[in-house]
Amino acid sequence: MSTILHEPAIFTEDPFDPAVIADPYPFLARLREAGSVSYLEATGSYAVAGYEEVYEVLTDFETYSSAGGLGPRDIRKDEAWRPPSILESDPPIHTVMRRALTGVINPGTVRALRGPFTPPAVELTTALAKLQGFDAITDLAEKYPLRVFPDAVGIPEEGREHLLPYGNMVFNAFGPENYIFKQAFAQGDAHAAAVMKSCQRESMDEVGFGAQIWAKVAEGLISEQQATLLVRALLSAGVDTTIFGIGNTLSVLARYPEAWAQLRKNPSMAKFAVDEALRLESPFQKFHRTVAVDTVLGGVKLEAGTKVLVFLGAANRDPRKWGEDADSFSLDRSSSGHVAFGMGLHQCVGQPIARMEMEIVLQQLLERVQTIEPAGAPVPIIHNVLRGFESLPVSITAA
Ligand code: OVM
Repeated sequence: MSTILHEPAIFTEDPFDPAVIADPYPFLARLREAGSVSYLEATGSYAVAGYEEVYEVLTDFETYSSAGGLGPRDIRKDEAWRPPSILESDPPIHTVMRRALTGVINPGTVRALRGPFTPPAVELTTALAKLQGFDAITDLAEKYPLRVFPDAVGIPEEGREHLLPYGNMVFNAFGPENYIFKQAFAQGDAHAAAVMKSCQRESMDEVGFGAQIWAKVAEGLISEQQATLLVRALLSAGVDTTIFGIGNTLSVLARYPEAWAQLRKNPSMAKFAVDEALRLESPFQKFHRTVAVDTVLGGVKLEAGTKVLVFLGAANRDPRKWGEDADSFSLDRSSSGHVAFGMGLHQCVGQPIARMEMEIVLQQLLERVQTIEPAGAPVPIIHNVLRGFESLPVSITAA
């Protein structure tokens, strides 16, 4: 097959500039409209922002490797700040780690958590519904996952205060070593050491996901080092992301009063609302892959060894996939196929947990809150790759 090759559009704007981070969507639309693949001078990497190209990169793991890490530098060439995680691996290493993890976390095992995950959501939403308003981030989104998830993994109370700062390091390291990265890493050694301690076999309770992962060592499936790293993956990936997921869902719903009313009549639609909110305000906006072999993507030549910045949050608003109203929230849309949890081999293992947390919080809030609306401008978090808010004031009326 002969392909007509062309040069990528060249961008000088830095996607990791705080002004772009605070309001990313105009830049992401320009990136999508510039063509299949662009080149970003600021990071020295290619960029894909259209649904088709993002899907292609995520599903072709042989051409677009994860082993170089998700940041702008290749962790195999420069020294990595920590031993590589499952998400920084390719088959065959990835295959074994993934099998161990899906044996422990799957729709069947997660269903059993609905019981223990519900009372904290009842308690938090009951207290908030008595008020005229609250901060949807600090009063709810940041509180709930910390109340349920570390218990589900089965780690000690001691050291849990390091989980959020550690997640902040892990995810900011998927971007360049700018001031955002440096702030996240300022107390880095203490956070990393505390989290590593929580991952050890002797730190686990007897029933949680952590103990079940360690049981895979006894079965001979993975090494002790791999068990430590898989528990670490749960602790890195499972807190910030769900906080942002809950916060972003509420930020969207506060702007769509008709959707709230519709959901109150029909609370079983909560899971569709969560998916549509994840499409529109994807918590994990972007990360890099490494080109493993010279290739052509969308008519643009990509050289082995270069990085491609994959804009999940842009693919999730691509009008060619979602229609001309891609930038708005609609309960009538089928948002399935969105890439907020990734796609392909590395697609989020924790998604049944994340989905259940988001659905439970939303359903409990729907039961107790008749109307919810913005009570001030939300304050976006300046974060290299995660999209979310540090504050989201809302006013409510009780049901
Ligand atoms: C980690 C890790 C593992 C899986 C996913 C993730 C989405 C991070 O080990 O840090 O972020």
